[in-house]
This record gives sequence, structure tokens and C-alpha cells, in this order.
Amino acid sequence: MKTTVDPRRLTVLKAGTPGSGPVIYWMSRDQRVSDNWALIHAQNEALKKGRPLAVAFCLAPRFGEASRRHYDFMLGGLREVEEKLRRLGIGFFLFIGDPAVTLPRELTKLDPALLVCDFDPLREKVCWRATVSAAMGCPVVEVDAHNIVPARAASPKKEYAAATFRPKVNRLLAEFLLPFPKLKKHPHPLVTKPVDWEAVVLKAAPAGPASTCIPGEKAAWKRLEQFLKSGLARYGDRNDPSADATSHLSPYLHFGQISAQAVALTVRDYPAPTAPVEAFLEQLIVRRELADNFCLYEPHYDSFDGIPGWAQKTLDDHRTDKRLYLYNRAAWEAAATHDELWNAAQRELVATGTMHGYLRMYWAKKILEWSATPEAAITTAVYLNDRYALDGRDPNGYTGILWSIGGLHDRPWFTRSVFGAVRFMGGAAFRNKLGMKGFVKKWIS
Ligand code: FO1
Repeated sequence: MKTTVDPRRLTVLKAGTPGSGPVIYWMSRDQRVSDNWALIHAQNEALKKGRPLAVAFCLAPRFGEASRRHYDFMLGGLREVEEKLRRLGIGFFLFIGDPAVTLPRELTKLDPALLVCDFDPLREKVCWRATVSAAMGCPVVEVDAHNIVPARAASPKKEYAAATFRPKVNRLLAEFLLPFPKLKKHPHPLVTKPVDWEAVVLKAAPAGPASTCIPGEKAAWKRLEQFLKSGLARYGDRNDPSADATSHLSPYLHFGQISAQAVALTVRDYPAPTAPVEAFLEQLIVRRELADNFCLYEPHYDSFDGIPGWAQKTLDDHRTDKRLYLYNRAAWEAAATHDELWNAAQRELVATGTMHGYLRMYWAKKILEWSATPEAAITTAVYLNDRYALDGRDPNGYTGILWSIGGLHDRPWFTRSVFGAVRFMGGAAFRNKLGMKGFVKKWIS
């Protein structure tokens, strides 16, 4: 069993001079104790140096459009992290404030021997890591704990489609899709003050509706077991929103409460027909890692400038086409359109923080069809997804929206009004799905 972390997962952010204190893992994207390469690497280094080990999480009171439900879900998972770490003799610090300011101040006090951070291609995180590593005196190493094939190893450049990316990932899969080493009880225990979670929620979490999904590693694995038993075999029906054949794992994957690698190993070894297993692994591995590839190499990953050239041109050519309906952000947010299927999807999103994957495409494509410009459509879709979706503010979300509205990772189709050659999706795709009437009735009545 390989216990060291593959060097292709590591990026040195700062050479630095080791301090006299513990090794610290600044946890951010991968908020779990099990199956976490960043934590495994931090423990390996702490054992080598004979030092204590601690995890630090910095709670940013504002993170994009995130609301109460996101903080509830995230903090619920972090409580479990603190408990599991305590049983392993690993410390846990929860800091509150802007990470770029709070972490240098608080971490310097601990004089770390090494600072480990996890990989995240989004610009806020890139900026946090750059500021923190510049401010720290100790060595700083980034570990890609989110992807099975590390993003930087999968490809050195922006890929244009799954077709060009898939072979690069598959070629490396055998070296990376391996079981995780177990964390050890740390021989140099560090006992930290228990976090007063009630105070944290009151002090830091923004207002808004509470979370409806049960958070944390345990709940994530329960969800996976349910999916294996009742959804996986029917994954072929995943595009039928009423079939309920999807995994519902995306909020847990987004907050890193379960490892995609651990999910992939579990699904791959589960006795189920090959076709749905392959289809699920394609989404979990190729599509998800393609989203990180896109956000890592495309700075405009959430705007019109990030979509392919052919799509920018075709949308420009159809900029003056007449829009049969025109809605502004307030109307979209209030689900006050003429289309009751769209309204039902938006109401489900606002009420539960989730929306069925296939409906998401329809939802985004209608925003293109009935917004004044493609730029406004992207801004609206990003805002609504980040504000309400539990798995918003994620590379998957930005890539999904640009796929729907701007043909990202897709190809030109038959030209039509407003869309140009961007793939169209009409209501007919759903009308004949038996469950849709019930879905609309549920959310519109
Ligand atoms: N990461 C942090 O390190 N600190 C935070 O306070 C924080 C808040 C947060 C709220 C909503 C959300 O969707 C994500 C949030 N994240 C936070 C980042 C998250 O851990 C993920 O890394 C990214 O959103 C996905 O790349």
C-alpha cells in the first residue's frame, strides 16, 4: 500500500524555512478526514519531523453569494471533522475572518514546520493561497486532494472537449485510482480547545433558509449506499427527473465531505451492470475533472469571454434576434416567467438548494432564450446557481452553465433564433416524461 502522496499531486508554493511548531493542514476545499491526500501528506511530513499535526479552517463570513444553507451544511460537516481529528490526536483550529488576513496572523503564531493547503482552481482560492503563502515564513505545499488524476498532471492546458480530455485522464487512471492509506493515530498529540459551534453559527453564518440536506462524511456515505442500492442500476434513466436515478452526491463532493476517488472505487467494485457504472464514472471522473481543467486554465470561467470562439461568434450574430419573452434578474429569481416547467425548477432550487441535472440544462438554456443578451443570461444563471444551489460556487456549476448557454465543451448544432448554433433544448424533451406533470404540480400549486 503506497502511503506517500504521488509527487504529481504536490505543488510547492513556497520553499520557506521550517518553524519549530506543528505541521498545519489549512483545510478548505476538501473538508473531510478520511481519504484526503492533503491530510495524508501533512501527517507523513509531521511523522518525519516528529511534530504534532493540526488542521486549520478559516471561515470567511462571506463567500460569493453563499447563504445560510451553505454555511449550515458546511459547518455541520466541519463539526464531524473536529470530532474525528480529536480521536486521532490531531488538533483543529477554526478561525473566522477573511482568510487572506486572518490566516497569516493566526498561523504565524503557531510557527508551523510546514503549511499544507488543498487545490482549488477558483480565483478567490488562488488569491487566498497566494496571499497566505507570501506572508508565511515556513514552506507551503499545495496538494490536489479533490481530483483522482491531479488537474495539473491530467493536462498542462485548457481542453476543448471531453473527447480530447478523456484519453489523457484514462491513461493515468491506473496510477491514481487506488485505495487510500489509513490515517494513523498521531504519536505527538495536539489537543486544541473545542470549537463553540453555536457561537460560530450565530457570529458568522449569513441569514437565509437552513439547509435541507444532512451534512457530513457519515451522511455522504449513507447517501452513496442508497444510490448503490436503488439508483446506480437505473443510472441510464438519469435524464428523467422523475426517475430519481442520480446520486445526489454533488453537495458532498462540492464541500469535499466525501472523496470522488473513494466514490469511484466503491462504484467500480459494486456488482452492477457495466453500462450504468461506466456512465456514472464518466460523469464523476471525466466531466468533473474537465470542469477543474477549465477553471484552472480559463480565467473567464464564469463569463461570456470564457466560451469557445465559435459560440461567441454565433451568439453575436444572433444578438439582435427578437426575444419572444424578456425577463430581468428579479423575474427569474421570483420564478415569475410564462413557463411553468421553468418556474417549478427555479422554485425547487430556491426551496431545496438542489435541481435535477438534466433540468439544469433546460433551466440555463431558457435563461439564454429569454434574456436581453448572452452576457446577461450568464450573469443571471451564475448568480442564481451560486445563491441557491447547495453545490454552487463550484467549477462544475460554472462549466455546466457555460456548456448550456455558451456551447462550452460542446459543438455547433443547427442554427436557430437567439441560440445561433448553440444546442437548443425545448420543453418537449420533458413533456412526455411521465413524472413531469407531478413535478410541476408539486412546485407550482
Ligand atoms: N472555503 C473556506 O475555506 N472557507 C469558507 O468560509 C468557505 C465558505 C464557503 C461557503 C459556500 C461554499 O459553496 C463554499 C465555501 N468555501 C469555503 C469553499 C469550498 O470549500 C470550496 O472550496 C469551493 O467552493 C469549491 O471550489
